[in-house]
Amino acid sequence: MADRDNSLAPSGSATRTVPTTIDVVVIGAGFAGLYAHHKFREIGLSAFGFEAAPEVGGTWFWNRYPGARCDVESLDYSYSFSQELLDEWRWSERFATQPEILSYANHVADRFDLRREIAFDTRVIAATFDEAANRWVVRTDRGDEIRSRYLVTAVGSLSLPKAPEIAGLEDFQGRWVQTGAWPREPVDVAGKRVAVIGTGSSGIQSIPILAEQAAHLTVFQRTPNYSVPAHNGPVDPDYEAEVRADYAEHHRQNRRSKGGVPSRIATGLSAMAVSEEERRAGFEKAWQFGTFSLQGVFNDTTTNLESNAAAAAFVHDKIRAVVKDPAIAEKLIPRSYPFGTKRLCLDTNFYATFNRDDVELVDIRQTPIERITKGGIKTSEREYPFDLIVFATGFDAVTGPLLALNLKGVGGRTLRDVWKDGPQSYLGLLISGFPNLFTVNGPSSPSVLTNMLQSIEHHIDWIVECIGHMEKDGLARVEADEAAQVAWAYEVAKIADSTLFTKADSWYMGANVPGKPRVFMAYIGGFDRYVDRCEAIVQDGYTGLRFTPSGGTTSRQDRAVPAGAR
Ligand code: NA7
Repeated sequence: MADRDNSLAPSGSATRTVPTTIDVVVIGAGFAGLYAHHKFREIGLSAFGFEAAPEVGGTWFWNRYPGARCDVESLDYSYSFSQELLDEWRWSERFATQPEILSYANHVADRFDLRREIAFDTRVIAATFDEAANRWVVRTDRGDEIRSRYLVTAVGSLSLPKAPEIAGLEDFQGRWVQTGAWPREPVDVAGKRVAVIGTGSSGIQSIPILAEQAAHLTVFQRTPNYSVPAHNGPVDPDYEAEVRADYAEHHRQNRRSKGGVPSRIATGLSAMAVSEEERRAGFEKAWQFGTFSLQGVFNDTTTNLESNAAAAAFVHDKIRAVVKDPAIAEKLIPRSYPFGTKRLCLDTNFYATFNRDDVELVDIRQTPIERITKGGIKTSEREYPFDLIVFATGFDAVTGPLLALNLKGVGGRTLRDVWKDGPQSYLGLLISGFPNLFTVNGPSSPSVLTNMLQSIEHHIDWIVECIGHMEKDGLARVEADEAAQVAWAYEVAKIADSTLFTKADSWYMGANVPGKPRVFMAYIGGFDRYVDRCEAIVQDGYTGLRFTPSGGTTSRQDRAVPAGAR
């Protein structure tokens, strides 16, 4: 991993006692890991966790770049499992900042006493399944070795930053940082000549703030992104009161929605089924409302090219209206992929930032970066001097953090080998050939297309229920049936192919990482449908899963029908 902040002092060392055996190892102490510890305690299983960072928070620990905030509204980006927690926590803004979300994670850890079974500053470097004993043998970078009956990965989907891919970085005499591994101590930006490489969500959130602080900011853009104004502000007290009046129902509706948050302004109509005025009015309403509603105000924006083109044209006009210099506006307008098929961004003043005299936009498709030099960045056109380079170049998403664990399953096969042509997983929760391994928000689950707090709670609940079932029935081993996994992969790919998402070179497709297999890595059939499917699988006696009883050596398949075939 490149440039993780090495100034972090190990915090867990003084009291750190790692057991040698345990029921469950949980990797990661972000929102998924924390909730997993809470749930395993609830069902009376012993769990121990490892976390590479010195404290809880996961994504919200590492992504502390200026302007980092959640794109899901705070009232939705909250755990729902504890009414007391819901009642006592108050968010200050409609879209919470990284520091506030990190405080929330710490509050949860304190309130439920979740830190005592987690070793911080400790990275899992390998985990091997011992077939004879049905145990995972987990090793860390601090020399720990622990054996567990179950292994739960709660490692996040966007947690492995891509290493800077530009030649010459070792020559650079200024400072460089990554948005996804932003240092804990303040980074001095004031009065500096700053470069930002990358205009995904992290670039789009940080550029307006960096522009305010820096002496001069140069943005190196490879592909323009679609961004809509967040319209952030204090939490609306009337809306908050409405949500708090029946939180349980609010969360039930979240779970019944396509993305873990229902749209509050969806028309339910095709953009092509209404008049041009109505279409424009719908888009305008969504633009003024914020959130991802521009994608959902009409129901076919991401499936119908004509509707999509209408949404794209709407945003193009907005960019032209905000950005004063027409040449810069044209550079900022995305044209090479359908609207919303690269992750839509929410911003505060992103496009307007390019009206500043001290901000410059370099289109590196026109003038490619040749290398980083001692003093800055050299493109095919000229050399730019910098004091600070910010890499907002994204992540090896979804599969990267799992592959980094060096998992070895049945027959000594590595996950890297099994996934060399793309990830295979049953529901994004289990992987054939890797018994007793559960992946939270794994590939082919709705994960990154949802409100992550919703999918995290759902996944952990499902995993804990499955493990509870094994404990109750004396089952020692579970794994995904290969045929069920193939059927699920087929279904996931089929749904993705029915949308426009597969047309973009996005990180959803693995296209941002050189050499990564091109596979749409999430289930896009809707969170509601996914939840129903997971429930039906349980009701039907865990179709698609193979269990082995304790003491038994023969596997039995619970049901013949692969779940994906229904
Ligand atoms: P993203 O969305 O992957 O954005 C990364 C940006 O960096 C994007 O504009 C890339 O251009 C650009 N990039 C990546 N590699 C390079 C190289 N080698 N040279 C130049 N430019 C490059 O990452 P973010 O961190 O912004 O956001 C990730 C997710 O976190 C976001 O979607 C939310 O879900 C939260 P490209 O488009 O690949 O041409």
